[in-house]
Amino acid sequence: MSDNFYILNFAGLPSHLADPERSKVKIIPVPYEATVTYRKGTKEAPLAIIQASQNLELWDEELSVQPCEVGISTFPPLMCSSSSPGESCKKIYRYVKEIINPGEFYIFIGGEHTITSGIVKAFSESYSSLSVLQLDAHADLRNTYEGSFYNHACVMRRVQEYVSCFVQLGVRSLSREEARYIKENAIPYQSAIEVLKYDRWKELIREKLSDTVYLTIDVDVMDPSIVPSVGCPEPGGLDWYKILEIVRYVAECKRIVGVDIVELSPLPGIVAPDFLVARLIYKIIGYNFFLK
Ligand SMILES: [Mn+2]
Repeated sequence: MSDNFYILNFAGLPSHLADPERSKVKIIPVPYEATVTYRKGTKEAPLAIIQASQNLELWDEELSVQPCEVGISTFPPLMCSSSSPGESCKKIYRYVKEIINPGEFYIFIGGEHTITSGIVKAFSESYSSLSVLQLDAHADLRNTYEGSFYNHACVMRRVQEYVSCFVQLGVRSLSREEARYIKENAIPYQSAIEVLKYDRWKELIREKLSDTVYLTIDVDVMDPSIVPSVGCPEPGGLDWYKILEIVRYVAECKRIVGVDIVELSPLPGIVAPDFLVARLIYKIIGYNFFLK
């Protein structure tokens, strides 16, 4: 698996556009999988997405630009031992802390959602007043799950310890305790059906997030009809254009400093979701650099 990573760069760019010294965008594959509870396979996602990205048309039809011209370099994958999620989060934290260079734009391709807490901890030490926008079918607000504080089902409880604020959009599956936690702590939240019907999510993004935003996208926020290849395919998700509308809006009114896209579990023979995620990454790059 890792051999291919060294051969392929995201979008199959020529070397002058993928040069790590000159690229404004850094893509970091994190094929980490240890605490997944239902369907496995998310460790295969970074390579599947990078392979799918070889087929991207580089012209952005909506923006009328060629986003890859800012330079997109693809790092070797960050490998973590799968035995202890706590240790792996520490390793991810130390790695990100070392590479982070404010002013550059980082996109992490997971792997399971667990990785977000290590990444956000490092970002929160480089950017004062960081906030997090979470797009996800699940609240991920359990304090512990299956004996671990670092289970993917707990990731936002850990993230909350590092940031000034976070907003959750697209949630439609959570426990009674998580629902109570959201209410008691007045966590800014809009469920999937609300996001689809009303525009209050715009107000949450504008008014609840700080100016500097980290974006975490669990791909199960999208409807399983377009992304069936996830660990927990929860019905009633967002469609492609709603996701784009949200990401574009954040890019217009805030400064996005880092992104992760997690929890894809590629299905053999079904490449559309892998390609969708590759396109989403490319759209995010376009919105981030060419809207202002
Ligand atoms: Mn999820």
